[in-house]
Amino acid sequence: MKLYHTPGACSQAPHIALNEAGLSFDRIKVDIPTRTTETGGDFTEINPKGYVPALVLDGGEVLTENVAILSWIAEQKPDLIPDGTLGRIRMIEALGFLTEEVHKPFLGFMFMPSDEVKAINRQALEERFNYLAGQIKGDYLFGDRFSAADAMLFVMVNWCFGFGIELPPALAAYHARVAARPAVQATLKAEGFA
Ligand SMILES: N[C@@H](CCC(=O)N[C@@H](CS)C(=O)NCC(=O)O)C(=O)O
Repeated sequence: MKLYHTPGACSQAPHIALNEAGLSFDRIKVDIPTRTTETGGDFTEINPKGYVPALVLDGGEVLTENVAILSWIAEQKPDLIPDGTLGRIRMIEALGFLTEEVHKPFLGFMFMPSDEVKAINRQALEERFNYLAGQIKGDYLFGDRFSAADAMLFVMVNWCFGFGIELPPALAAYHARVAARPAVQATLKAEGFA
């Protein structure tokens, strides 16, 4: 299995989840601006959409989109799926929210030159992180067990530190708890952040 990723990008979420699941995989870095892999390959031959993450399964199938990749990883290691009859669906619901309603405004905040657009996205992000802080049910999003949705939430919270988005105290404490997990430490180290 091969994970195409960029250090610090949203591909850090499946990177964490793969490590949490204990799956064996190779990491291949992608330079986003040039869409080139670290071995000089054309990344659009792997993912024609041109963005990370992409996960190439052992059989050669390519998975893209964090929602799909994180759901697939969780299915390989069901400990990463929240409990309850709706556990899997709640995880997908959280992943949809994180990828659409948090990740997207972040891109608008980080890359849009207009101050007005930045301010709109900052406000959306602060409201959504407040909502998420109220959703934490124990140590993690769904209780005392880490789920694949926590991998994505951790990366989004991590970006808040880097880009000056104010965090509610519950999410700052959450960040410290997740960062202390061995699989998360291993991921940060592999990406050059620890
Ligand atoms: N919908 C995709 C979005 C992925 C995405 O936006 N990845 C960023 C890095 S955080 C990227 O590679 N952007 C480069 C581009 O859009 O060309 C997902 O959720 O996986």
